[in-house]
Order: sequence, then structure tokens, then C-alpha cells
Amino acid sequence: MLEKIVIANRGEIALRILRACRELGIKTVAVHSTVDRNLKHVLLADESVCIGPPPSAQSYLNIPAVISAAEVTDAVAIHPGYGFLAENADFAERVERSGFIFVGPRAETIRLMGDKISAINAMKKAGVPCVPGSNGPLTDDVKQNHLLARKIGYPVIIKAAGGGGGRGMRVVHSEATLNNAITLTKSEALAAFGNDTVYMEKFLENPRHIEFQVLADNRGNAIHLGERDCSMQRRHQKIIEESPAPRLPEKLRHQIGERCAKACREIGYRGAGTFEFLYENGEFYFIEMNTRVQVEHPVTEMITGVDIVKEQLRAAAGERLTLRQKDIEWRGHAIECRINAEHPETFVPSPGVVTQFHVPGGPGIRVDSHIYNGYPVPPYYDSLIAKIIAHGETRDVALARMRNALSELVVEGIHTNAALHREIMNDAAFIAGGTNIHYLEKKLAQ
Ligand code: MV4
Repeated sequence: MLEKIVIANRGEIALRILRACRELGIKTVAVHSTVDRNLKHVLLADESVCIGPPPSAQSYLNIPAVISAAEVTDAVAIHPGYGFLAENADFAERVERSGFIFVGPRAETIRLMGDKISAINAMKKAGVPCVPGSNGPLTDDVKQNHLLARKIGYPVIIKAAGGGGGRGMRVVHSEATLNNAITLTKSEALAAFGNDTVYMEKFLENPRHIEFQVLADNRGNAIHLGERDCSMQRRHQKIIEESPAPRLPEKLRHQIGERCAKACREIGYRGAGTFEFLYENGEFYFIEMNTRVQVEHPVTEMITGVDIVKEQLRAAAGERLTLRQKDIEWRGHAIECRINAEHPETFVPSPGVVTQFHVPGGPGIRVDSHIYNGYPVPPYYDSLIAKIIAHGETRDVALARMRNALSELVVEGIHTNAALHREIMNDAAFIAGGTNIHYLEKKLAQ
């Protein structure tokens, strides 16, 4: 196993990684900005290194500072968590060139998936179903683009190859606005990603967002852990995730999951990964792959019993997957609510000191959080302060447990979105299950 690793992240995920390391007997090095010196995982880590001032660009995104911390502490690997440097192929490459193990896939794999066009092509080749589209970059040939959009059928969506996660895209409803939309998306993409390559897809109007979790080792083995429904979101920020996806035919889960695992074998994937799909009218359409551990990984852990972070560390150490596909069993249902430090009406981040924090508990409840009484939520980073995960034998039981947990939760001193979660847990459409990606924004508009 790895002897010592650097945890190149903060907040709840840094604590989650630290806990996995402790179980595996891996020594830990926390790297942190000056304001984060009293984070829970920093105090619990075997060693800690301050890597810079509060702004992420000068600390958590400072590649030489992170790699130096590994050097001075004699660590053997770096776990990037999610966000920050997690999907930066150049970082992964520099980590490995400096003689450390990057806890994640190979740098080339991150690069392949970072370019959304090459990702789609790789997946299509592996038999993963994709959205009908341009099958590559759009050219400057206006007539050609008109013909292509007509063939795909309006509405279409123009997406930046360097985008992802909702950045750099534009919906086009008719030929009259197509050319202008392509020009605008290209110039925005150039400014935002330094790459003006764009592609076209059929625009799906009312899909659900369903993603598949995969695990792979360095030796050509790959399995899937089923799916998560992440449709409850606002402005591309997920707020509730669950597994299994309500009303998804069992056969389809295995069929798509198998395709994802097969694709991992074909591209030589390593570690944990997520295949993002849109799901509409009983069909799956691949859109992007995430090459990191995700915020919502606990719902999969709760129903499969697999520790995804431990598996990431084992894969990084070059160990064989301990699990085979037939060992994976899905038990019950799990729901996660993301508690953010934000104003309940405006969604504006609400930093400040947490004066009271009471953590929910009881059967089937898991809380992943780094906060404590007196914790100052800094204004510099993501506003996620806690994830409440409820598991039960059925979705109804998981829901009842989540309602209980939310009623027990106390966070004082700052604003949170807890009231919104309480409301959604009693929303008739959510209770029925299977709401699409537009549901929350429509509900909030009322
Ligand atoms: C789409 C789409 C409809 N049709 N692609 C947004 C985030 C990025 N990962 C891809 N996104 C979308 N791609 C086609 N062909 C609708 C979205 C989309 C979306 C997707 C997932 C979760 C929330 C979303 C919110 C708005 C739009």
C-alpha cells in the first residue's frame, strides 16, 4: 500500500480522504491555505503544510506548491479530491514526472476526457450510446452547418469541446439563429478555455441527469457500481442525488453499466470515474465523463457497501480490484442532500462563524462534514458545508429518514439551504420520483 499521501484539497472531501487513509494505514499530509489552518482534517493529519494565502489560485491551485509539499514530506502520492486540480491533466502529468503517484487515471485519460469531442468519440467506439450530433468539430462552412442541423433536427445545442459542466453551450431553435450562435459560442469558448472548437448535438428538452459510477484497476479490470440520479439541480449545481434512479428499468441499469465498464477496459481507465448521461424517453445518451471522485459518491457507497475512496487508493497503489462485477449487490435506496452556506432566497454564499452545529443521526444516516461549533466558513471556497445521506430498504424509508435528519439538523450563525431541502422532501413530484433537470428551477420560479 501507499506509505504516505498528500491530500490536495479541503473541506469535507479532504476529511473523507483522510478517513480512508487511516483505515488503510496510509500516513497523511494535509496541504492548506492560511485561513484553513484549523480545518478538521488539517488537525487530524499526521503532517500539514501551509501552501499559500486564501485565494485558491495561490494555494489549492498552485501546482508547484502542492508538489513541493509532497517533496518535503516524502509522500509517495497525491490525492486531488474533486474540484481544484482534480481534472487538470497538466497537474497529473507534473505529479507523475516529479516521481509521485497521481490518485486518479493517467494524464492522457484526463486529457482525452477533458476534450468533450474526443471523449464522445472514444465512448461511441466502445459502444456507449451518445447524443445524435456532428461527430466532431464544426467547420466554418455555413451551408454545411445548416445541413447538419437540419439532419439532426432542431432544437440543437452548440457546445465547446473544452467546456463541460454547463459552461460554453448555447441552444438553437431555428436556422435563422444558427450561424450567430456558432460564432458566439466559439468566441466565448476561446476566451474561457483558449480553444474555439465547438460541436453540435440534438438538444434534449426534458431529460434526467443520470450518471454511472465505475471502478478500474491498472490491469484491465473494470466494474460498475450502478447509477445516481442527479436531476435535482439549479444552475448546474446539484443539490440532491439518489441511487438507484427512480423508475429506471433494472435491465437498462445493467446494460448501460456494463457498457461503461467495457469502455473503461478499452481505454485503460484507472481508478474511480463517472459516466454522465442524459436520460429521456427510456434512452440513455452519454454527454461527458468525470475522471475524479464526485461529491455524491456516498449514495453509491451506501447501497453497494463499497468504499469508493479506498478503492481509488488501492488502484493508485497498483493493486488488483478486490471486487468482481458479480460481487456487487445493490441494497435499498440512498438520498443525499447537499447543505450549503448560502442565503435561502438569493443563493448568495453566506460565510461566517457557525455558532451551533447539531448533527443528525440514527439508523441509515451518514453525515459527511468538516464543520464544528465555532467553525468560520471562509468566503473563498465552495459553500458546501455538509452532506446528509439517508439510506433505507426502500425509497420511502430513505425519504422518511431524510425528513427526520433534516428536522434534527441545526446550523446557526450562517444561512443555509436546509429549508429548501425540507420543502423538497415533502414535494409531491419529488416523492413520486423521476423529476427532470428543469424541475427545481421551475418550482423556484413559482
Ligand atoms: C445537454 C442538454 C440537452 N441536450 N445536451 C449541461 C451540463 C453539461 N454537462 C451538459 N448539459 C446539458 N447538455 C444535450 N444534447 C442539457 C444540458 C443541461 C443539463 C444537463 C445535466 C444537468 C443539468 C442540466 C441543466 C441544463 C442543461
